[in-house]
Amino acid sequence: MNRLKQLKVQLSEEVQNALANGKPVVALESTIISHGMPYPQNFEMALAVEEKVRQNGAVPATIAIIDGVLRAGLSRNEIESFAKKGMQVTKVSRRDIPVIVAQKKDGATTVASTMIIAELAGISIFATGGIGGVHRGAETTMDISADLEELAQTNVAVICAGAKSILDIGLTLEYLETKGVPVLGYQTSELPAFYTRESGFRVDAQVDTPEQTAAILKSKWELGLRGGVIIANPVPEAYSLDFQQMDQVIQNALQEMKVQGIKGKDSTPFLLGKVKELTAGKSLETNIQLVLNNAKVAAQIAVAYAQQV
Ligand code: PSU
Ligand code: MN
Repeated sequence: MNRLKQLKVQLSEEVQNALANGKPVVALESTIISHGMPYPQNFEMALAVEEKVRQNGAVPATIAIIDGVLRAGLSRNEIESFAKKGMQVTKVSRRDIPVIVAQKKDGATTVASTMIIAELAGISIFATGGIGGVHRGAETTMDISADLEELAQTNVAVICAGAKSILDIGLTLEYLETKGVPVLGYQTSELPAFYTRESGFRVDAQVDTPEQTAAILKSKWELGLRGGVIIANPVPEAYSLDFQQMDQVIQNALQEMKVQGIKGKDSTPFLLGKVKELTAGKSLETNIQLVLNNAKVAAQIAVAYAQQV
């Protein structure tokens, strides 16, 4: 196997074996654990997501940086430690990787940095909850997540539940179009808005099966069209929240963020926490369920992709 890749990323034995044998692997991020949800739900979610990937025929590879080492495939204790430390662990996006590695620290990886490490390890499919995007008011704050730049250049498919309305969904789609990132709807022609199945925006194309999805990934990368693909998978009906109600909650959270002067990398975790608080935890249950649903679809796509390449 590729020696260089293995030198850069330390793989668990299970992940290493799967990759060496061309078996399906699904990458999972760690910022969602330490910054996206409170303990202990974050720990339970992380374990349940790994289990869901296994049940659907793939090997889970939770990605993080530990003692300055890029890692794919964590132990239960390591996951628990990230879950317990929460916000005390540094949230690491592309710009933060060299600092955390050089200083031999721990880092929770966002969508952007998880994509980087997944690609280095040779993992093409990644499941998460929500991606970062163009924030509301970005025309003055310039707050645009590094996740979007990563999607423009790194060959990893990201299965998510669409764009959350803490973001400007329309501008996020415009940005992705400019960067040449396909946005596929999984069994839907409408982009889901994370907590809700609808957003009022259309996706580029609808895919109905893991095989159809895998075929698009294969054709993109075989043609040398670098970059990621978004596969937007709507939250299961039973857990979908009301769009108008969530929009109101998000408006309130944004107002509170402004008052407290929260900026930069703290914005997304603050908004997620505030939304949870304002919905009395209802959004947390929805968040967990949609991640599980994404893990299932991601594993199925990974299985189909492993058969096609
Ligand atoms: N959206 C969520 N949950 C999350 C995140 C986003 O619903 O946990 C995390 C992801 O790790 C994502 C990051 O990559 O926030 C984006 O942060 P920023 O907007 O600072 O780029
Ligand atoms: Mn930002």
